[in-house]
Amino acid sequence: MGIVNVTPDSFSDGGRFLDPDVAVAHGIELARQGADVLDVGGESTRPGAAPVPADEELRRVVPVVERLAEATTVPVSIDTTKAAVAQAALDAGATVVNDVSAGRHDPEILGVTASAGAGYVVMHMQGEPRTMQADPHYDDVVAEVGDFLADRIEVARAAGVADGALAADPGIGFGKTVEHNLRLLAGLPALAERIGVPVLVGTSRKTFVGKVLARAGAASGDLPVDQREEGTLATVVWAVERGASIVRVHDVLPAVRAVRLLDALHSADAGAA
Ligand code: PMM
Repeated sequence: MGIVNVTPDSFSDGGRFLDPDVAVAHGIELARQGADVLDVGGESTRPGAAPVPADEELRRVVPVVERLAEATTVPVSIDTTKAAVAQAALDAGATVVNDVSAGRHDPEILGVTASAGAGYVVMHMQGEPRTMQADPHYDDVVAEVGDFLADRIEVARAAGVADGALAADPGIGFGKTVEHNLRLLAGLPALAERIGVPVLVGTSRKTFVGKVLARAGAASGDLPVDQREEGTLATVVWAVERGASIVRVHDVLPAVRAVRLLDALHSADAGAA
């Protein structure tokens, strides 16, 4: 899943693709690089981000979704928590709704998704973007995120979202410390088995990647966003190896190449068995 953020303030690429022409060209390029889904978002969910009114979000995303749906054969997903934005994006040609609130922000989004027969991603988040990194706490992060996702999948099913249309995401970086994120990635096989729908993982350029690498290099703090690509790729390979079906990334080409090599190794391994 290639990321097309049409926002002025996303943490790693805010402002780069706010111009619809630039965002569309970027999406087309990600499809050319091998993305299987293009995820268009108009509201930043970075820690501390302020909410965006629906009319502004619509203005940002709808023209981009429309033009990408026309220009590529790759499915387009809409990264939103708002039913009105999901509806407009689905009308414009999107076929998946990626909802980081898992239907809690605006429950009507579930009916909108179901009526369109669209795909639906439920994601775990503790708290809300404005405050979620203040003091995240879990007794058992893998079990609690699993419980939450299982529950929200049931709610989505009850609202009419088809079984084969669902995917679930542990929400890396959404109300989690570095250790919580690492535990969740380590626990992916258990999580995938527990929730029984395809798992999506989004680690791309996130803070925990920078923090782990800074620690490993005995530096304090964090590596800047533009130095998190190798770390991201390590997590992509790990996630796919441990049962993720979809990885959401900014840099599609390196991720596609890494996963292709992983596939070749699996084929060789199977042949040798
Ligand atoms: N992360 C971001 C935004 N949307 N959606 C899903 N399903 N999973 C994620 O991990 C996720 C998301 C924040 O990253 P960005 O600002 O770089 O898009």
